[in-house]
Amino acid sequence: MLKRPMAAVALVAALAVGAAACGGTTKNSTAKDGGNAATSGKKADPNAPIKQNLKLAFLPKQVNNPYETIVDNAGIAAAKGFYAQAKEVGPSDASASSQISYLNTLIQQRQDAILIAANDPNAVCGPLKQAMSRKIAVVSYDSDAAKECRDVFINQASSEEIGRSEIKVMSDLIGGKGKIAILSATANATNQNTWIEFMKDELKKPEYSGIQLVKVAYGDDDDQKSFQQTQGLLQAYPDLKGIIAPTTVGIAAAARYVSSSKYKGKVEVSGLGTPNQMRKFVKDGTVHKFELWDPGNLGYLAAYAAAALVSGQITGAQGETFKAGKLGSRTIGKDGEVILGPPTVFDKSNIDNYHF
Ligand code: RAM
Repeated sequence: MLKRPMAAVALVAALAVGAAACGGTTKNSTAKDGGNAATSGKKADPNAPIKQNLKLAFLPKQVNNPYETIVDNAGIAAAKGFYAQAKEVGPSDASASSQISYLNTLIQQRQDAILIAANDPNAVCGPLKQAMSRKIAVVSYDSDAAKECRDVFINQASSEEIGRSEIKVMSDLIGGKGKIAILSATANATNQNTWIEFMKDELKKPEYSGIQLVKVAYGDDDDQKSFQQTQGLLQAYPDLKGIIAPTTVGIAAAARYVSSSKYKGKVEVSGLGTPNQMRKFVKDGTVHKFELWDPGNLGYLAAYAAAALVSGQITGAQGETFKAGKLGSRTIGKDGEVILGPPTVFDKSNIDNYHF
């Protein structure tokens, strides 16, 4: 992908319009849905060999988040398997402005691919477009960038399934009745905001009429802030029945607060967490159920997608397929999205089977 003259860009754009008029792109199509200027004019070849010595850079939301560390380390290990050099760079706070300076450096370094968990879908768009115009493949993972600013998005699971299931799980835990709050990550996080929209939509169903969402709080994926936000929620709403934290940092902090407070046994904490961080709260009875996918597989899949883009196996168009090592053949869906798989629900019966 990515190396072509302007005339080819125009041709690809024309083909993309034509394909859209014909009802969408198909396998081996010549341009992605969005008509992205950085994608190749060449036909995608799912059997093209992965190029060697590629330079891949993971730019997580923040580097000191245990979840992002698992994702990126697995991606870096996967890249070694196809003889690429991969690294992780990124800010210690989950902010888009902090990510921009890293993006500028990665562009100057002429990485072959940038993999980003975007702290804001739009704020990182300028430098990502610049990267694509300089023939750098852009893969978003975990938290998407606006779709015109990346080639593909590697999503951990269906966003709709994650959002709706969070409500179902909480409703079961509180018997379908009572006040709940959401403790999110940062206010602009694409992934959390998408899930929260689906949660709100799910709550409109008649079976949840007894549940009232009283507040969405933001802990910024900062442990201390998330802990304090939990305390604040329980002070403001002493009759709160449940907290959904769709963030591994938030759920661990909320569970820690509740586990040693008078609310233990009265307030359910659920959401998305890593089994290793949540194990003690499941064992001490604070947490009964939560969800996640395998973060290592997310990084692994993102690394293969980046290599597939740079090697010409895919351009980012819907219907294209690529081989993702142990995860098998993967197909690009609508809007350039590739889904890892369904989330797992953890409780005391299975948590000891998971070690991440
Ligand atoms: C946190 C981050 C990340 C999210 C997980 C579930 O670690 O916010 O983006 O996917 O939680």
